[in-house]
Amino acid sequence: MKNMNFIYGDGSLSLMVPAYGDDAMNNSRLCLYVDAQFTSPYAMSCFVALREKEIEFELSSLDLGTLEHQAQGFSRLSLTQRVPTLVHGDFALSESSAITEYLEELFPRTPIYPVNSLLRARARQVQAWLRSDLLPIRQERSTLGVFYGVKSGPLSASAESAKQKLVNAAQLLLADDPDYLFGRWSIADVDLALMLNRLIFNGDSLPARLEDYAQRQWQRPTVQEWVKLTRPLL
Ligand SMILES: N[C@@H](CCC(=O)N[C@@H](CS)C(=O)NCC(=O)O)C(=O)O
Repeated sequence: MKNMNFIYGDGSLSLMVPAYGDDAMNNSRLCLYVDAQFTSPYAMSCFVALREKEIEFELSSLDLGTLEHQAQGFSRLSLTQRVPTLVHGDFALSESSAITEYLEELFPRTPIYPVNSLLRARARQVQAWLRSDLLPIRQERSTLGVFYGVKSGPLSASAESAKQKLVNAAQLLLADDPDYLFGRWSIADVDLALMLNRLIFNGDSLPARLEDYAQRQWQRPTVQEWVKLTRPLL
């Protein structure tokens, strides 16, 4: 298990805003457990949420290849033995969208979900959908393509049909605003951009509007912080 204390910028602590809020729990230390290759899209979503909210946290990485996540220490800590897992004081939570919603509730000052109830519900729907559907894309376009440049062969017929479903939904969601799903940035934009980038980074063609959207999302500074983490050689 590798712990990394995050100190950004010029090495000063200026960006390390202490946890804030009206609950003693808010002042407890936070640690985010992620995969050692930094390829988990779910871990990335939680990392971006923490960085957007400027919450001080420790990043701890586990080598999934050597089953570090199943070793005693972590399996006692994490109910699901999966990354991401967020530890906040004595409380450990897994499932990335549960983590980002928990952070939103505890640290509301910089919202990462839409404030409007209907839009917030839609953002949760998009997150749940991207995590549960489109399996052929997730299988045939692994995030090794996004973060390590590994290329894969042509899509199967089922992945092509998943791609079409993704394109249709993304085009509808972005019909009024090419920049954001819900009028202003939300964590669901990170998740959608990652799913689109699984295809784009492999050279699969998508409508230009969606490629532009994914590219713009990828330039977001907190996303780039994750993209630029030093990864071990494959
Ligand atoms: N639905 C979960 C998915 C988490 C997940 O699939 N984590 C993978 C890494 S990307 C993992 O921990 N795999 C190891 C295992 O399941 O044993 C989430 O959103 O957090």
